[in-house]
Amino acid sequence: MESSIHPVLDPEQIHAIETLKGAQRVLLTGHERPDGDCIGAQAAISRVLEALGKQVAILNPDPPELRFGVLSRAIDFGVDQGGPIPPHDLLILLDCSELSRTGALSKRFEEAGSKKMVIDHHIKPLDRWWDASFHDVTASSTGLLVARVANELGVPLDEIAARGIFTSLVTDTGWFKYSNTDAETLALAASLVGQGIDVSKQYMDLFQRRPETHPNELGRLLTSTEFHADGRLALLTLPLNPQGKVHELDTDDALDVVRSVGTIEVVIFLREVRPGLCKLSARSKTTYDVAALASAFGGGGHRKAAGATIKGSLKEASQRVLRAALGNLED
Ligand SMILES: [Mn+2]
Repeated sequence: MESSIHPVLDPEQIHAIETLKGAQRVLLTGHERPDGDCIGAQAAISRVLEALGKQVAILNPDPPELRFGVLSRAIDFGVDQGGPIPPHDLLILLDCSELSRTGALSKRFEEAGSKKMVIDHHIKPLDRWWDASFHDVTASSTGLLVARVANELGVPLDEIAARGIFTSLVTDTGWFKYSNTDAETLALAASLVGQGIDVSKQYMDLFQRRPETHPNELGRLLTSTEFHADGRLALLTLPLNPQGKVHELDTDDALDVVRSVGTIEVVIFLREVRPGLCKLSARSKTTYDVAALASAFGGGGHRKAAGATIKGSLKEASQRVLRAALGNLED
């Protein structure tokens, strides 16, 4: 990898690199329901650290989705079963900056007595609870940050690390179409293709192996679309599945369809995750700041993509978010 595609590190990032060099047993973790960026970044950093002779394990609150099968066959993505935390001297949280986002694991991580590090591109919380952090809110994905780390450590990306980082890039840029798609992202993607990543095969693996139920479920979700404020704001809701469990539908395609409506400025999506608890995810097409909206509900994210967890039924949560979102819409 040519070093010129990545920016120069800041002092905090240099400290993070030194902390990585000094660690022997590293434990990786990430947020609940890990997405392609979280899984891809974990796969990549685990290969990079192993190449330096370090022991690496992963312990996540939830397993990777089936579509990340190529990565999860090569990498052991450990899933919390409620047992003790494996021994480690450095815990690295990837793709989020709050330990609480590891759910039931967070208390045991806190009590583990290990050093803590964050590698992330979301807004930094005010409470800097970590010992080291490799943070950049302008980075398109956590996987991009892992590529910077690998470059700094002088470790070439092997096939799995390359796949992991490519998975991160395409997940968080919506296949290179969101506003976070920058020159570094495209240069990195080009170098990954140069080292053998097959773009159309990646697309097939990640997005074209869905079950037969997918089109109808997507249709039902789209049917839930409500337009407000003269079509500037849309709200979509997804209740629990018929078994009363969280509906695991990949909603990106449906949200893209709604976002494609000319008048739309902001799309709000609420997924019921268990009775009385909903996950908000909000996407902006304009200068509308969805991070501010999400933070009003204790969440966070980026100006154009943010989320939060909201107590209440789907109906109650929808009403609260809708009221707040409409209040933030400029005339
Ligand atoms: Mn991410």
